[in-house]
Order: sequence, then C-alpha cells, then structure tokens
Amino acid sequence: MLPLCLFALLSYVGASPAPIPGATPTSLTAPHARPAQPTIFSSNPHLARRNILTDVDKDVGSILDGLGSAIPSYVASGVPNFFQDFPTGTAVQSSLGLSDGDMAALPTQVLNLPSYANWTTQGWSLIVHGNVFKQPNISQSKLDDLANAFLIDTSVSQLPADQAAQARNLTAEIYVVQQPNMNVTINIQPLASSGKENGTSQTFIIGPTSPEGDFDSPMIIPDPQNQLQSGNETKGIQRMSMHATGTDTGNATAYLVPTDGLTIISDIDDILRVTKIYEPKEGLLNSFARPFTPWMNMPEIYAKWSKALPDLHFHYLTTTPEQVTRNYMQFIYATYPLGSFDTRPLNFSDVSATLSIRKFLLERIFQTYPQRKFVLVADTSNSDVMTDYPALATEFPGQVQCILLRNTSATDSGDKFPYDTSGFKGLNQSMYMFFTVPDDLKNLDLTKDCYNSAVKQNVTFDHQGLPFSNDASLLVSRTFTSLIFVIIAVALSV
Ligand SMILES: *[C@@H]1O[C@H](CO)[C@@H](O)[C@H](O)[C@H]1NC(C)=O
Ligand SMILES: *[C@@H]1O[C@H](CO)[C@@H](O)[C@H](O)[C@H]1NC(C)=O
Ligand SMILES: *[C@@H]1O[C@H](CO)[C@@H](O)[C@H](O)[C@H]1NC(C)=O
Ligand SMILES: *[C@@H]1O[C@H](CO)[C@@H](O)[C@H](O)[C@H]1NC(C)=O
Ligand SMILES: *[C@@H]1O[C@H](CO)[C@@H](O)[C@H](O)[C@H]1NC(C)=O
Ligand SMILES: *[C@@H]1O[C@H](CO)[C@@H](O)[C@H](O)[C@H]1NC(C)=O
Ligand SMILES: *[C@@H]1O[C@H](CO)[C@@H](O)[C@H](O)[C@H]1NC(C)=O
Ligand SMILES: *[C@@H]1O[C@H](CO)[C@@H](O)[C@H](O)[C@H]1NC(C)=O
Ligand SMILES: *[C@@H]1O[C@H](CO)[C@@H](O)[C@H](O)[C@H]1NC(C)=O
Ligand SMILES: *[C@@H]1O[C@H](CO)[C@@H](O)[C@H](O)[C@H]1NC(C)=O
Ligand SMILES: *[C@H]1O[C@H](CO)[C@@H](O)[C@H](O)[C@H]1NC(C)=O
Repeated sequence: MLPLCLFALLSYVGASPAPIPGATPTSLTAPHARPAQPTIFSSNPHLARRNILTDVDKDVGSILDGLGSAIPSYVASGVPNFFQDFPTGTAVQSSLGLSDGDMAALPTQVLNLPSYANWTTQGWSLIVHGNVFKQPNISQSKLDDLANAFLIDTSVSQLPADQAAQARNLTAEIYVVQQPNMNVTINIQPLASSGKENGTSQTFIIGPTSPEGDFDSPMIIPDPQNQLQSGNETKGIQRMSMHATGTDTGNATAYLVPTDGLTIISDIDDILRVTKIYEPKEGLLNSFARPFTPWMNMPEIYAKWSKALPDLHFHYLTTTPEQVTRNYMQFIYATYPLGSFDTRPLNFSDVSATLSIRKFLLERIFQTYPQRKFVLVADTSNSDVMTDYPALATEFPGQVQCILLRNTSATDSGDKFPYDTSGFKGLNQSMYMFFTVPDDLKNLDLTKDCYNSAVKQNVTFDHQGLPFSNDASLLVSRTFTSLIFVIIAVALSV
C-alpha cells in the first residue's frame, strides 16, 4: 500500500525544480548531514489524488506504528517546504538566458548579516557572515511567471497590487546569481548609543567566498586606538557599523557581546510573526505576498524584556534561507529589539542539512559564549527545535536558562503537526514552559524563573498532537499536510 501512495505522490511532485548541479557543499559539512535527497517536497496539496487519501487513511495506523519513537524530523521540520530548493548561481543565469557579458555588467551586491563578537585574548572576535551576489534585471512578466510558481490556487495577477509587488520583490531576491571566489572588504566603526558612528573606522578583508557566494569566518576586530571596552570588563553590549566597500548593499551592525550575561535566542516564524507554515497555502501567502505581521502582542513582550534588562542580547536564529533574509530583518528591526542574526547559508540547502543547520548554529553560539546563559524561544511546529532546544540543556550544563515554546496547536486549529516532547523529560519545570498566548510570558523574570504556574502544562514526554488519535476518516482531510509529511518521512527514512 505504502509504495503505491509514494509512487502517486512522487509522480505529481516530479515537477518541482531539480537539484542544482554545482551547488554541493564544500568546506562546511553539516553535522550528521546525509547525501542530498531528491526533491520530493511539494507545496501544492491540491494536486493530491483521491486515492492517495484513501490509501493513507487505511494505512495511517501502521505508518505511525511503524515509525515508533523514531518519527523523523522531516515530519514537522518547521522549515517551510516552499523555502526549499531555491535555484542558485549558474542555474539562475541559464534559466534567465543571461550571457557572461550580461552578468559582468551587473553591479556586485553583498548581503551582510548582523553578527556577534566574543571577547578573546586577541581582542574582539567577530563572526562575519553573508553572501555576495548579482541581481539580474528581470522583466515584470518573467517575474510574474516565476512568482506564480510559489503560489497555490492564485497568481500574481489576482493579488492586490501591494501583495503582487511583494511577491515580485521576493522572487527577484531568490533569483540572484551568487558570486564565488570574491574577497569582501569591510569597514567597521564604533556606534554611540544614539546609533551614530563615533570613532575611527578600521578595515579588514574576508574571503574568498564559497562556491555559493557565502562568506562566514571569525575576524579579530582591529582596535589600534583602544576604542573598544574589553568584554570581560563591561556588561553592556557595544555596537559597530559594518560597510562592505564597493556597494551600499552590505551595511550591517556588529554586536560585541560581553563574556557574561543573558542572551535570548529567538526563532521567527510562528512565534514572532504569523506564518502558518503548517498550512502551505497560507504559509506561502504569508511568506511571499502579504506584509509580515507580528504574532499577537509578542512585540510588547520583547520590548518589556529589553527595557527591564538593558544588557540583554537578542539573537534571531531562523532556518529561513539566506536569500529571503532581508525581508525578515526589515520586519524584525521595525518590530522587535535590535540584535544579531543567523539564517540558513546556501551550503545547507539539501533537505537533511536543512534540518541540521539549527543545531549547528545553536552549538556555535553556545560555544562562543561559554559563560553566558540563554533563553530559547520558538514554537511546537518545529521538530528540530523540539529536539535541539532541550538537548542543549544537557550538552551545555548550566547555560540554558529557559526554554519557552508557543504551543501552536493551542491557538491554531490548523496546526496538525505532531510534536515530540520526550526531550523535556528530566528537565526541571522551572526552566521551561509551553505557553498559549504572549501574555503568558508577561510577568516572567527571565533572570529567575521561566515557568508561569498559571499556565497549565500537558507534557506527556512523548509524541503529542498525533493527527490520528480519534477517527482518522474524519480527521484526514484537515490533517492532509501532516499526512504528506509523514509519507515523505517514511520515504526518506527507508
Ligand atoms: C580581560 O581579558 C584580557 C584578555 O584576555 C586579560 O588580559 C585581562 O586580564 C582580563 N581582565 C579581567 C578583569 O579579567
Ligand atoms: C531593466 O530592464 C528594463 C527593460 O527590460 C529597462 O527599462 C531598465 O532600464 C533596466 N534596468 C536596469 C537597472 O538595467
Ligand atoms: C525588495 O524591497 C526592499 C524594500 O522593501 C528593497 O530594499 C529591495 O531592494 C527590494 N528587492 C528587490 C530585488 O527589488
Ligand atoms: C583575495 O585575497 C587573496 C589574499 O588575501 C588574494 O590572493 C586573492 O587574489 C584575492 N582574490 C580576488 C578575487 O581578489
Ligand atoms: C564618542 O567617542 C569619544 C571617544 O571615544 C567618547 O569620549 C564620546 O563619549 C563618544 N560619544 C558618544 C556620544 O558616545
Ligand atoms: C550604507 O552605508 C553607507 C555609508 O554610511 C551609506 O552611504 C549608504 O547609504 C548605506 N546604504 C544603505 C542601503 O543604507
Ligand atoms: C569565541 O568564540 C569561538 C567560536 O565562535 C570559540 O571557539 C572561542 O572559544 C570563544 N572564545 C572565548 C574566549 O570564549
Ligand atoms: C497544546 O495545546 C493542545 C490544545 O489545547 C493540547 O491538547 C496539548 O496538550 C498542548 N500541549 C502541551 C505540550 O501543553
Ligand atoms: C527546580 O528548580 C528550582 C529553581 O531553581 C529549585 O528550587 C527546585 O529545587 C528544582 N527542583 C528540582 C526537582 O530539582
Ligand atoms: C494532553 O495531551 C494528550 C496527549 O497529547 C491529549 O490526548 C490530551 O487531550 C491533552 N489534554 C488536554 C487537557 O489538552
Ligand atoms: C558554509 O557554511 C559555513 C561556513 O563557511 C561556513 O563555515 C562554511 O565555510 C560554508 N561552507 C560552505 C557553505 O560550504
């Protein structure tokens, strides 16, 4: 039965973009990465055939039984599946029919991500990360065609003008040509608390960029004039402006974060903004067309934390792909406290690497600040979060201060993703909380306690939210998204 469903499923998703040759990982290999998987995620549940549903319906119990406690993280990775398999580099160039001469005429741009620095015996060590690329000039009609591929049951021409513009904008940002083997010259200058540049600018060069145009390396910030305070002698976060020379696209802020203190590591989708990645059609519109919208009054909660604890470091860690980072940053900086950023570099683009990138980035920030404590914030629809967050408590004893997880299904009946709470077994309740609405966090003192006892917990330390606990035939249509993920999970795990 199962192979039949798989066959049907795989055949209709065969139209997804093919994996891009020449985009294989080079220097950095994701931990536990497996070879690239075939492109089998589909963003279009409406293409489903009736017989798949029927087959799945009958087979559901045995699929889940067979998975036992090892439901792979693909089931609910929390990585929007439509943010998968973006075209890169030469594939973009050839799909747009651009010659090398056309390419050479385009200006070089730099995506420079706001980054963090730690204090070392050599001085401040800053992780500089981003991407070098060129932006082809794509005609509007071509952009519309490309953008339509990201939409379900609608098209750019049917969207309101502002949403159509947003869909074109994002599509243009995805269809860029990354530039390998480039050096990037960065100027860096201290910022006063007002945000004004104040002090002497220093320069360093990083590179060359990876085959995917990425750069990501620690750099000691030159400070010949002793403009910076030592990280072991201040509690406050110092900021510096960074500019990539030769373009005005590579501006960012560097955060010099002291040796001791508290850092919030926050996911973005479905915790800071409304995404609904568990409902592909909504998720696509919320990601490609509609303006980014905060989730309820979360901005108020973050503003309150920032005010109560002025030395708090905010770090936004999302597995959304690098190409769409600018839109995330724009939203965050207009809505939430300023802070550093990590997104998914291009060399982590195959499916298994997509699921290990969060752990890689989390371990890196924990290792960068062995004396700091961390408050981890996300939601239950990310299976990588559900395993990685509690695992950090044992991997880095004493460094996890709190784990705060929005129970997405509590407020959103559209979320039928199962999630696994077994990682929380053995953790002291005072260090974690599953919450329902932002107000549940309102009176927490993050330096002391992370559990609001007024919020009822229902943690079974096992899989929860399984879609088939009652009458599978009634639930099946509403849970179709989960079904697809379960089936794919089975496919990938064999
Ligand atoms: C701060 O760090 C520097 C460099 O590691 C070291 O020389 C200095 O003694 C430290 N200061 C304190 C107060 O620990
Ligand atoms: C982009 O192409 C359009 C026509 O296709 C042209 O009018 C416009 O000037 C071009 N823009 C740039 C920056 O080259
Ligand atoms: C997308 O919009 C942002 C501002 O809203 C702008 O800075 C950016 O240049 C646009 N990108 C493209 C490719 O048009
Ligand atoms: C980048 O810098 C290195 C040395 O710092 C140099 O050998 C190389 O030629 C430079 N590459 C480019 C493309 O400028
Ligand atoms: C600017 O820098 C100077 C020298 O480092 C310092 O004395 C002054 O307080 C700074 N001004 C502001 C507004 O931070
Ligand atoms: C980047 O910074 C430079 C130098 O301060 C400035 O001239 C430029 O306008 C900035 N670019 C953007 C997009 O803000
Ligand atoms: C600074 O961060 C790097 C990793 O980013 C880490 O290897 C190093 O140990 C850290 N240094 C200190 C003094 O914590
Ligand atoms: C999340 O909310 C749902 C719906 O209210 C509930 O059934 C479930 O037990 C909650 N999960 C946790 C971990 O509290
Ligand atoms: C849990 O943590 C709280 C606060 O740190 C502490 O008072 C309590 O004793 C701990 N409980 C257990 C079972 O360790
Ligand atoms: C508690 O969680 C279990 C398992 O997920 C679920 O069956 C039950 O309905 C939940 N109870 C409440 C009150 O949400
Ligand atoms: C990919 O990601 C990380 C850093 O560069 C970085 O360390 C690694 O060099 C990159 N490698 C790639 C992208 O192959």
